[in-house]
Amino acid sequence: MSKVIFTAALTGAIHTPSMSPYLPFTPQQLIDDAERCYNAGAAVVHVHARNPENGSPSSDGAIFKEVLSGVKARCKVVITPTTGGSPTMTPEERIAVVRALEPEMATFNAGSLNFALYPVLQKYKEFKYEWEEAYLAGTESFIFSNHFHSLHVFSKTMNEVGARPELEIYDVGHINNLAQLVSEGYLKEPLYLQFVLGILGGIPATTNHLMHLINTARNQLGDFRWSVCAAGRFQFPMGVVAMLEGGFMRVGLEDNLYLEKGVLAKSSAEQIEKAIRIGRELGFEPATPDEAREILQLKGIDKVKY
Ligand code: KMH
Ligand code: ZN
Repeated sequence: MSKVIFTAALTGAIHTPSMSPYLPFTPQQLIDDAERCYNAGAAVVHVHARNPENGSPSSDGAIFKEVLSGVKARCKVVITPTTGGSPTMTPEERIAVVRALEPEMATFNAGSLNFALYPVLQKYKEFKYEWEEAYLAGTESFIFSNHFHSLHVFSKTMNEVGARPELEIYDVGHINNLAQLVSEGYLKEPLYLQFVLGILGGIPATTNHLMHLINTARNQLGDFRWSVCAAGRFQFPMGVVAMLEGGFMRVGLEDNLYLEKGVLAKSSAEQIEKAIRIGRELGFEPATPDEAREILQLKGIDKVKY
């Protein structure tokens, strides 16, 4: 069986601190968590920056630099910073980390969609920080904008610094966007797709929808590798389908706060351990960071600017 790349998405910009005491948001917590995930078998960690004072999503380059260089000093895991940022960031703020730190890989959101988090307000009533409730409520009128001009600017910037775009696909039309970008020369194959399932505003997390995405990509794109990132309770089931279909798996507290029903995960590393345990039962071995670099044709950690 070929190797599976396990990715740990440490913190994101979806969950807020009051939803789990285990959600890391200071640089030190993120560095420690990244190392724990590496030791648990993750080949890639995906990182957002957050304000260390109150856990609010941040595009501050100094925070990204502190986290990425801190992780690199501990272990040679592949680090994929976000260019998705948060609902409160401009495209320029979102792409700044790629220009500044020239990472091996960065997320690239392949199209626009509603990105709604407001329904969680039915579950969470008390908040520790004043920003949390307004942030979540504000997503009722938020469109996650990734129009073609921004897709052109983001892909051009990543090409210039040799950062591989991890192409986040939230719905089937986003695959067509990528086919257009390939035809225009902005993206070069082999591509690396991250099918993101279960975001309210994007494609639901079902096996049928995932198979539709895979088959559409096989029809519309040339050579590609792919992974699955599913939200909440769909994280592990859809990750198993991914492995069985020859894909890779992303877990982490960015996408799911739980280890199992009703049990909060104490770190993304616990989810990595569970994912690798399940994978091994099915005959899949985790790829090392260097194996992931080979599979994804990354430039190497010696060529980053952090
Ligand atoms: N938050 C995930 C649903 C990004 O950071 O650019 C998708 C994601 C994209 O991680
Ligand atoms: Zn993210």
